[in-house]
Amino acid sequence: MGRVTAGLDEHFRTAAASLSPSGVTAGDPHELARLFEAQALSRHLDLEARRLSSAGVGYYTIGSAGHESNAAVAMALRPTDPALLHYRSGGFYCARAAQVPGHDPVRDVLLGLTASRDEPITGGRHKVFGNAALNVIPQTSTIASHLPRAVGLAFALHRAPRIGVATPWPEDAVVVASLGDASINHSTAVGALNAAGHAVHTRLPLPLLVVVEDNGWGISVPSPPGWVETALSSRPGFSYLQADGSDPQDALATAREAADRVRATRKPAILHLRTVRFLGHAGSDAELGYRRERDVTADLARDPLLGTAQALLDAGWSTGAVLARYDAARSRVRGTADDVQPVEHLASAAEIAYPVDRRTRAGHVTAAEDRMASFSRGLPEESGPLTLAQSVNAALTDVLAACPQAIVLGEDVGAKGGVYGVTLGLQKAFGAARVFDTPLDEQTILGLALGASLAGLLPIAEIQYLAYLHNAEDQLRGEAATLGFFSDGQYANGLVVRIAALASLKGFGGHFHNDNAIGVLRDIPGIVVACPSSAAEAPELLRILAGLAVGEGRVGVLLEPTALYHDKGEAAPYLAPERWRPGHHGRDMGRLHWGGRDVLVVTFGNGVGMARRAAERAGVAASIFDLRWLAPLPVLHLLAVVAAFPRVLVVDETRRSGGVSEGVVTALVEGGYTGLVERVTAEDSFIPLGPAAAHVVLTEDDVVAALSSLV
Ligand SMILES: Cc1ncc(C[n+]2csc(CCOP(=O)(O)OP(=O)(O)O)c2C)c(N)n1
Ligand SMILES: [Mg+2]
Repeated sequence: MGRVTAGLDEHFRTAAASLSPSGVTAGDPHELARLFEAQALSRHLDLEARRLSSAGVGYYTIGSAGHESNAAVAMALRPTDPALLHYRSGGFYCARAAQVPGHDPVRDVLLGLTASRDEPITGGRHKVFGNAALNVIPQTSTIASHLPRAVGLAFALHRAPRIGVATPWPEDAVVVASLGDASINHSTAVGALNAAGHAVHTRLPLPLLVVVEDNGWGISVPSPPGWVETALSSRPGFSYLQADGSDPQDALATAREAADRVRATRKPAILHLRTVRFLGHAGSDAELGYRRERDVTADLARDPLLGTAQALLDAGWSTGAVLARYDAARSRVRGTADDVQPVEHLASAAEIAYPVDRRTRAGHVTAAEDRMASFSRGLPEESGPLTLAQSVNAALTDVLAACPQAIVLGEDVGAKGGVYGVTLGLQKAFGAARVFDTPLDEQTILGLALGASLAGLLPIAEIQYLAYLHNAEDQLRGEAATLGFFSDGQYANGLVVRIAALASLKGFGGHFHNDNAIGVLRDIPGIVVACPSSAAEAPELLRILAGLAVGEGRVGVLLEPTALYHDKGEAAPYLAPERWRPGHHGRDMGRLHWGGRDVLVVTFGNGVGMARRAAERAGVAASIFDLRWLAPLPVLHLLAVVAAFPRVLVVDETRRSGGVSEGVVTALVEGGYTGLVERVTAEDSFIPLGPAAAHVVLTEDDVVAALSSLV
């Protein structure tokens, strides 16, 4: 054992041995004993983590030492309260596990530290605090990124029953989310706290307990004295309570007050828990490089375990009994560590990627029994051809009618019906509880969707323009897409994100309304990205995405080409859901439009119409393969089709670098296609305002020129 870890261990034993009853009012000895048990187990797990790491069989050393007072928070809550925890939550985890018979938190954590495939939440993919049976939802290490979801979950705990959907949690559950003091400065945390305050301001119930574990440091950067209190004590909508983690009576009483208040009032609270950080930020952190040794040593006096030891003495325990309990915790941890080793690690890429790659039978979103009731102006299949905007609107109506758990949320999607009218009339038809405007914050939109999905809803979120996804995309990348991975498929957050996307081709609106960069979506493992080329395609893609969300818990993205929204030339009759055969032209299938053998144009979105017109102008016998799915690409179908053609032109309106065509050409090469392949794409540029846009977006003229030279 290293000098520092031995120092912490020794310090506790020596200091505890010299304690004597202080004469203050005694607390409940049983409660204190439970607290001490959780704290001591957590402490010894941290010490063991360093030992395992030194022995080359442990892979994680960020610990909870100094933060063990968070066990008091678990004790103030119920094991049925969903918890999204900070990475220093060893005390919380041990205390919660003790509330549910049959759980061994020591074994769980040790299996995590050693990356064992038997670890109960990630199956050896990471060391996190999580356990489905304990309602601890695993979190990533991206600072504060779990807070928008926590707000969404607290929101959905009330919204779901209001629209007749049962959640996995009791009606009076409290969502607890914890984070560190430095993390409160992250815009994700600030945004989430703001969204919660906004909800309270509009009188929405929001049972959320935010625990800020304030050890004064963010790795090597101190939080300025007083800043945490200043930043948190007057957040709109929140109660603010503060407790000293080294004083168990204070921590227990204040945590209970905070939890009870949130449970009773259904309003959020912040518990500012003062802690210390022992053993540095992580095993690799040489703390003495940025802190004075005497300050580090002075922190030892604030050891929460010592505080609880003192309280136990005051409640009648002997020092011998306290030390015996402490040493018993060490023996249990050491014994279990020996017991679990050697562990088995994940042994293949397929096994690792299974939760993001697995394919079950997707749930089908079928037709509601009484569709008429939802279409005030008559059934859409009985009107003439619909534009893309109208067909998505009709398909959304059908999904909302068929799935009582479906909700539509976003900026301007309510009374206005979306900036392009895609959600027109939905709020009127289904009510403001199911179709509603959010605050202007994409991170909040996605966070609400993530939390709502966990609670059993089917969120269909709208992002107003692709350019505005980028400021919030971590909610998709780091949160939505990873939940299955970090829970070995035990948790899922099936949802659909609709995004107005791609270039208008007329230069209207400049860069921010003409974003054609989708590389950030295509490389996220497990998410499914679809793009309709016409009104005829959109309803099916939306239904499949909704089915994947419900059946497989998939995250689906529908990129809706804004240029086609109101294009009557691409209008089509609406295919009613009862006449739709899911699977016939389903997922993994593109669509071939036959036009001759000279060349196969592989394209999607606006490219399909562009290629059709360009082939006519160039007088080329071109067939068009509409990819429809941009991630994963429908590679097998493409390879089967392309074999009959001597030439391929990839028409890609996304950028030359990182765009869809890179994936298509790679698939053709790897699939053994030996014909001629060329591609036309947009330029690697942002898009300017006005006619100059034509120089960087893909135009029909570009496609005519490419076809002419290729054939
Ligand atoms: C978005 C993001 N940026 C940076 C990091 C790297 N990082 C990990 S922990 C940490 C400090 C966090 O400090 P605090 O919130 O006070 O928590 P503590 O470790 O002190 O408990 C940083 C910068 C990260 N995990 N996520
Ligand atoms: Mg800190």
